[in-house]
Formats: sequence, structure tokens, C-alpha cells
Amino acid sequence: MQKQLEELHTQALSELERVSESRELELWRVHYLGKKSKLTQLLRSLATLPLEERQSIGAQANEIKKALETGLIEKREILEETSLISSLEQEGLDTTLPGRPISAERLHPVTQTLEEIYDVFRNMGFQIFEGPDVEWDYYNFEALNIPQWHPSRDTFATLWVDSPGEGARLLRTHTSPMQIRIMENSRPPIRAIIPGRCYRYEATDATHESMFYQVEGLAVDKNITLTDLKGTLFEFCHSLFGSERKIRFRCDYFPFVEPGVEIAIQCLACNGTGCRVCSYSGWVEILGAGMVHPDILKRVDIDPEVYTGFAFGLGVERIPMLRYDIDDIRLFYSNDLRFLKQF
Ligand code: FA5
Repeated sequence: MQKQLEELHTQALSELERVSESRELELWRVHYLGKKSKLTQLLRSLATLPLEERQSIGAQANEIKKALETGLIEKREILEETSLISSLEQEGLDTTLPGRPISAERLHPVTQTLEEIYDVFRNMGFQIFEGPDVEWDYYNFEALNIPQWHPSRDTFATLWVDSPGEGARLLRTHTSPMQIRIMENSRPPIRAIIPGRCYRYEATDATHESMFYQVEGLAVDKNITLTDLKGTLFEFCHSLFGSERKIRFRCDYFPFVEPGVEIAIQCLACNGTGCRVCSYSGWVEILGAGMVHPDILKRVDIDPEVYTGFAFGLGVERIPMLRYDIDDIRLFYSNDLRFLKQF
């Protein structure tokens, strides 16, 4: 019986080798592994054999069965692959052509910078919020101490949106309106940063775009002082530009802070000697900031006698411009892949 089994094994494998299409493979399966196959019948008749023979023949028969089943699976895979290739070839596809390389995608340099900014402020305990690009006049101006007649409206060259009968709407000129929205909806302690697009109807040049990104920051709590503002923003600047980079911290005016300040970074492109990136001043202004005006706190029902806060608004594109020596902000949004692929 042992010899019979060996012959069956060899014959089955050599027939399997010759099988060239799936119909033949099915016939082979029925013949060698089906219910009525020799092997199955032999396995069934094992019970009639003496114990010793039963054990050794049973083991041999089972091994052959496993080998045939494995052979069947492998052959099936080979036939499927060959039939796929031949059907592709019938459709006129050359399966021997090398594949097209898939280019590794990456984030836009401004998005990369935003992610870095989030990391720095997240480590200092700030939460990220988002707000609407189309904003009410109230949040963009009125609530920020910029009434209709205020001359500082002129500096925010505004794009207005038609909103008949609903009050004046506009494309936000800065992210500061979110200071109000956040303080209306939450109580101190507040630590928030708000990234977003801003829009200004102004002539574009190497450092000004009509659409650009800002990140607003807001911290309101008991005992917050100008020192906290300075410490937080210096920590931020040092994280992004290195601790050696010179930072200019000086007075500025924004109606919604008191006092107001401005931070500029010594130009990395020319090291302060003056070039196109810094408009030949040696410095690039990256943000406006200050202590939240007591009027604003009162407007959102936060007692300025108990709480104080600081706020800042930074221009995002100016950061990669400084770091990578980019001398024109308009390159970020002109969709030139030769530029974008460098980051
Ligand atoms: C403001 O927009 C204030 N909201 C900032 C602020 C927030 C002050 C909170 C106090 C407290 P300013 O107009 O200076 O300020 O803009 C802030 C930054 O945005 C600038 O320093 C600059 O980096 C960037 N920025 C302004 N206008 C443009 C523009 N047209 N294109 C690119 N970046 C701009």
C-alpha cells in the first residue's frame, strides 16, 4: 500500500505540472482530492487495517493529501495571475513597462509653519480654535474698539460682503475678532491660539498679499502682566529662529490693547544690513500685540479689576520668508510647483 501511495503522489504532481487552465485544474482536484478519489477512499478504509499499519499508512496518506492541497493552491494562484496578465495584454496594455514613479506629497510651506507654531504654543498650554473667514463688522471692528469713525479702519483695507438687511459683513482683516468670540463663550483662565486666513484690499508687494495667514493668541487670567506677554513671545521667537537671533520689541498702537507693542526679527536674509526681504530696514515685523484693553474685557463681562490678559496677532508667511530667504510673499500662492517642491 505504501508503494501504491507513493505512485499516486508522483503521478498527481506530474499531472498537476501539466495543468494549464482552471477547468483542467478542477478536474485534477476532483480526481485526486475529491470525495470519490483514490486517496479519500484509502483514508476511509484505514479503519480496516491492523493498528500498526494504520498508523504508518495514515500518516503517509495525510502528508500526501497536504502536499496535493498545497500544490493545488499554488497552481491556482499561478493560473489566476497568468489569466490577468493575458486579459490586460488583450486590452493592449504592455505589462512589461516599468511603473510610473509616485511623487512623495508634502505640506505647503505655510501649513508646515502653522504646524510648528501649534507645537510651540501647545507646549505652553494654549488650545487651538478656529473662526469664520466671513465676519460681522461688529466682531472685526466695533467690539475691538474700532467704531465707524475710527481712523484705524483705514489701515485695515476691507473687502465688504453683500448682506442686505443683516448688518455689515466683511472678509476678516485680522484674526482678532476671535478674541471676542472666545471671551463671549468661555471664562478665564483662557489660553487660545487661532490660526486663519485674513484678507485686505491692498496693493500687493514683496511683503504684502491680499490673502495671508495670521495666528492670533489670547491669554486671560488673574495676574497676567506685560512680562508674561514678552516672555511668551520671546520664547516663541527663539524656538523658531534660534536663541541668537535679535528681536526688536517696541511700542505700537492697536485700539484693542493697552499698551500695544510690535515685534520684529532681525532680517535673516541680510543679517540686518538691509535687503528686499526687510524693505532695506534690517528688521521684519512679524506681529502686533499688547495687553487686552479693559474696555474689551468689560464688553464680554470679564471684570478688568480681577482679570488681565495679553493678545497677539502674527503674520505666518513672514516666518518662512525669513527662515528660507524668500524675497517675495506672492510666491506662496502663485502655485508654481518649482517653488513649492523645495519645501
Ligand atoms: C493686526 O492685524 C492686529 N490684529 C494684531 C494684533 C493682535 C495686535 C492682537 C494686538 C493684539 P497688523 O495689521 O500689524 O496687526 O498685522 C499683524 C501681522 O500680520 C503683521 O505683523 C504682518 O506680519 C502680518 N500682515 C499684515 N498685513 C499683511 C499683508 N497684507 N500680507 C502679509 N502679512 C501681513
